[in-house]
Amino acid sequence: MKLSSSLLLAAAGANAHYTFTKTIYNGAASAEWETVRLTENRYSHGPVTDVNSAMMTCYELSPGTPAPKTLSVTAGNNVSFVVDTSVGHPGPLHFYLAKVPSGQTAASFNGKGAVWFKIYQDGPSGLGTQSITWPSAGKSEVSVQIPRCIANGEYLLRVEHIALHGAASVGGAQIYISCAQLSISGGTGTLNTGSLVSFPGAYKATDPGILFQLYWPTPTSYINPGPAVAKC
Ligand SMILES: *[C@@H]1O[C@H](CO)[C@@H](O)[C@H](O)[C@H]1NC(C)=O
Ligand SMILES: [Cu+2]
Repeated sequence: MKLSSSLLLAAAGANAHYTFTKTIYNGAASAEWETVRLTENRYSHGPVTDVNSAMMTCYELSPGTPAPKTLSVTAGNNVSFVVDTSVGHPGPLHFYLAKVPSGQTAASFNGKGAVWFKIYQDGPSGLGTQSITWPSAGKSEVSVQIPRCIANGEYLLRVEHIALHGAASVGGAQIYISCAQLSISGGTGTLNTGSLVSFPGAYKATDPGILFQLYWPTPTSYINPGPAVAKC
């Protein structure tokens, strides 16, 4: 009984892929792929399943092709991504930022190397029960606050949702990614980002938050992969 309901849940999720296509800032939505780099999964909505893939950086269709616009934002405000169509699978939501190296722009920077720090992660409710849920479940828009204490400059903002419904075997986690180009002002510049990580590189296929059995026996803890969240 328990096993079959788990299988049904997993099967129901199979067509529920998604992608992050545009930003909303101060109530203004960009066009699709205007501030967000065009992703490989724009039609398929399919995930990255190999954490060592070059697609882990920004899932770009044509790496080296910038989004037409860089979004200007004030530190402390929220940036949202619109989800096409909604976060259809269970799992954690993460946001990372990478400061663009000097001499480059958010449009030119490829996001490679140890440049990323995490600014948001969420955790599940209902651990130890058969109804574990994450806050992003079913959302058609996901939002993050840009830290007030960040250093001003151009950044890539990487949204990542890790779907765990098939994650009980290696390569079964489904990773959905987009990157927006930001120009951030108004930050106080005191943020300690901690150690910077690279994508690919930050995750291993066997990290406990990537190789994860969601259904049965019911998990009692979840450990988000990647570094701790950098806080002001
Ligand atoms: C801003 O983003 C944070 C996550 O960093 C979220 O908890 C909060 O609800 C968002 N606020 C708005 C108004 O969307
Ligand atoms: Cu899917």
